[in-house]
Order: sequence, then structure tokens, then C-alpha cells
Amino acid sequence: MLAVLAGGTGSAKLVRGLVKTVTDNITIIVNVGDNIKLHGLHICPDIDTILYTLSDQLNSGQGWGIKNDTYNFLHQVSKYGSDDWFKLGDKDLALHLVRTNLLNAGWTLSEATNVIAKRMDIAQTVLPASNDHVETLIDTPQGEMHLQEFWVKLKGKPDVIGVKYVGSKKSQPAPNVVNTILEAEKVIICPANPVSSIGPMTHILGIKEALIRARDRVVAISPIICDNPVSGPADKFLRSIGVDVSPKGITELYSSFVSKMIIDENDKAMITDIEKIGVKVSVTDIMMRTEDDEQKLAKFVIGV
Ligand code: FO1
Repeated sequence: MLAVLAGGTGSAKLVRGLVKTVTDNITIIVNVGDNIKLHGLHICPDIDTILYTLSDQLNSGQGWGIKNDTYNFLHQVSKYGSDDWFKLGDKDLALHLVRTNLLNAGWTLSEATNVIAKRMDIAQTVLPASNDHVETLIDTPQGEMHLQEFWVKLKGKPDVIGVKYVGSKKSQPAPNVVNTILEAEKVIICPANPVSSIGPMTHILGIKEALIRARDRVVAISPIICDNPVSGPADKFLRSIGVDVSPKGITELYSSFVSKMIIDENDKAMITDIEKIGVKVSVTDIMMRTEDDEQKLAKFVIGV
């Protein structure tokens, strides 16, 4: 069994590559720090991106939401004065509604995710990192705000002073998260935002400890090429926590629980420097532009 630690868009590409070329025997442990309650609905963007990818419903161009969706609900609620900055499609809404009803009926997020994945005919296992409330807050000169407010509503424009994982210290890993990490042949950390996708998971008591115990089998793919994030605001977040925006900085951040790092060809001059940290480095083209790239990277990850 392969274990994969995933955020949203970038992670979903690698997950799709792994499923298409390597194995269906994958358990994907997904970030919950992005989750947000809007219009009374529990929305789990990273879990949903993974579910839509595995059920072939993802709007791949966008990297989130359902393909060919419409936005009638959103237009209508905005007429009545509700917020419409978070683009919830009509088809996407169905998932949030079903999940919210299950949670309101007393189901845990893992149980709700599991039943929804089955109803989508997904063969792989999708586990929320935690069933408890973990929320990523971004500290800016305008004050603290939810990650989605920073990224979607304010388009990632405010300066970032710091990042907080509210609830992480009181949270437990969801059932099967720790044993999945401990029992997997390989644990893959996707090229996801290290601060807002991987960070909320490694700050949950028990997850980092399990990764440290599994370190020899843990491999990460750098989310940074040269000094640029592959996507999203990773650079602002990393600077705010004092981490260098480079594959070397990511390796330093991950080195207690990662024994192998995959970096891009453009960064091969850094190999010796990174290996001094005590992490083995492999080099390939890590940019996933096409499904072919996703599959090539997936095969490479399995081979290191
Ligand atoms: N990202 C955006 O940039 N704009 C949106 O309006 C937006 C809506 C949205 C709705 C449902 C969903 O599951 C994801 C959505 N995302 C949107 C993606 C999301 O904000 C982030 O990219 C992830 O949370 C980061 O992994």
C-alpha cells in the first residue's frame, strides 16, 4: 500500500498519475486546514479536489470544482445579499449538502468522506488528516483571516506576517491515518504548499511522530522550482515562517521526517548542498503540465 499526503490541485495531479500508472492500492491522507463553513455548509476543498479527481469529475483546467458546472445558486444567493466570493458550483453544492447533512446527523468527517467516496465508485481510500477542527489562519497587516479569505477573496494580495494552525494541538489524527503511515511501503508527500497544505497535517499531534518513525520510507517532491512555487502563495507563507524559498529550504523544513527529496532539473546545482542536510536527492522534470507528465513523475517517485 502507498500512502500519499495531499493538498489540492498539485497533489491531485500526482495522485491521478499514481492511480493511472502504479496502483489502486493507495490511501490518500488529505489536508483539512482549508475547510470552511459557508452558507451553512461544510466545505472541504482539498478532500473534494481529490474525490473529484478520483471519480473523473474534476474541472482540470481550474484544478478544483466539477467540470461543466453552472453557478445559478451563487448568482441567486448574491441577489439576496449573501457572499459570492467563493465560487460554489451547482453540482459541487450537492457534495457539500450531503456532507453537511451527514455531519449534522453525527457522522465524523472520515465516515462521511468514506461513504461519499463509495457512492462515487472510488476504489482508493481517502482519509481526512483529522476529524477535529483544524483551521489555517493567515496573519496579515489587515488582521488574521481564514486561508480561503486570504487566497480567494483577497486574491493572495495582503502581506503575510505569519501562519497559525488553530486547533492543531488539540486535534487527533483521524482513524487509520497513523497506521497507514506506519504500514505503507512508501509515504509520498505531494508537491503541495508546505505551509498551508502539508503544515496543517504535520502539526497534528501524532502525524509528525508517525512520519518520523517512517522516515526511511518517506519521499517528498519539492513544491518549489528555483525560487518559485509551482503554484499558489507558498513563497509568501514560507518567508513568513523564516524558511528559504528553495528546494533546500523545503528540505530543511521536512528533514526530520523525509529521507528522500525529488527536485527539479533546474535545481540540480543544489544537490550537494541539500544532501549535506542528510536527505538523499533525486532529480527529474517535476512540472506536471499534462497527464503524461503526471504519469512520468508518478513512475519516477515509485522508483526512488
Ligand atoms: N479557488 C479559487 O481560487 N477561487 C474560488 O472561488 C474557489 C472556489 C472553490 C470552491 C470549492 C472548492 O472545493 C475549491 C475552491 N477553490 C477556489 C480552490 C481552493 O480555494 C484552494 O485552491 C484550495 O483550498 C487550496 O488547496
